[in-house]
Amino acid sequence: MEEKILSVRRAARDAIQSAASTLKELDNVRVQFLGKKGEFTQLMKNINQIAAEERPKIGKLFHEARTEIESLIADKTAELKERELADKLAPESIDITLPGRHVNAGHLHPLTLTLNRVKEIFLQMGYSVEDGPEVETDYYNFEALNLPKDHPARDMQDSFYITDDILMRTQTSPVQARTMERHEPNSPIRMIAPGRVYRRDDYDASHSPMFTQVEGLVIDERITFGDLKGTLEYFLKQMFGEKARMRLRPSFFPFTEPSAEVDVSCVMCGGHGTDCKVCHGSGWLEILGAGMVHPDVLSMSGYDPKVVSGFAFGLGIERIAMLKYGVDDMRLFYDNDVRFLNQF
Ligand code: 2NL
Repeated sequence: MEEKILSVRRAARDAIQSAASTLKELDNVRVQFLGKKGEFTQLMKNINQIAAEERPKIGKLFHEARTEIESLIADKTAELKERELADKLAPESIDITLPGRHVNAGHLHPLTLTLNRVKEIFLQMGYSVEDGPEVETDYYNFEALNLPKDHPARDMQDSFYITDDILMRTQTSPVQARTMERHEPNSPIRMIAPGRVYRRDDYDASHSPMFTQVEGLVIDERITFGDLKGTLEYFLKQMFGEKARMRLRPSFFPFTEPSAEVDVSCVMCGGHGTDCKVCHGSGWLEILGAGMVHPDVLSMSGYDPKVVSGFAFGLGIERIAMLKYGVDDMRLFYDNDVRFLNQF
């Protein structure tokens, strides 16, 4: 009997050691030795044939053998489970030290960057950003802005007409006229109107039949030319830096009176002028047009010029972007050459 127990014990050890290389095989081994009809169970069936005085010794031997095999199976189960998990994870492993694949992310167009900055500056001052149609009626594009029917700016040669009465807007002022009409008469307005405008111009380094304009309009009681100066000076310093200086020259626009051309000290030479290619030696760059809103423009859109006054201005985003980034040909903004665009 002793021999039998030891031989089953040895057979079980060998089976666990060699035969069982998967959990399934190991479980077969467990059934074979420890199961209901397993070899250990069979051994004990014969215990009553053993002499009574031998039984404690045999029982002890049997218990030791069975306990060892149970613990070997438990150890092997843990080992196989670990190996199966490792095998499953191996093909899924990634090398986190590999360099990443380059992603060609796009970016904003220089004109969009410039326009965003202009918007940001005026939004900080409490202005709203208004939008309107690019195809306009003669009334909003000209009439409401004090450009009567016989005005030279309304020449067919200068604008893109769709019909006698409908044209591509030549400025964004019609947006302001529409905004004023929408407001309660004499209620305050602080707005900018950015957008594309169209004129029958040449296409060269400094002209384009389509460009991006931003116009601004402020209306309230007691708005003065001083408010206009302070606002534009603040804007120019925000846009071109604290060192930028501003200069006004008298000018004429049909929709403002008085009117002014606004210059900024040259972004290239800082106003020095000498040998400067950007300002051609003058030290100044023309950057925008502005003025006090003409009383007739106010009254045509429902405001009373005896109660309120206002200032307005207009600037070209292309020109500001050219100065800000040192671009000497406006056409580069429209060619969409990635060698140019990637530089921003
Ligand atoms: C320029 C000059 C300007 C305005 C635009 C304006 C609009 C209303 C009333 C009065 Cl609703 N004025 N706009 C005023 C002065 C100048 O633009 O050089 N633009 C590129």
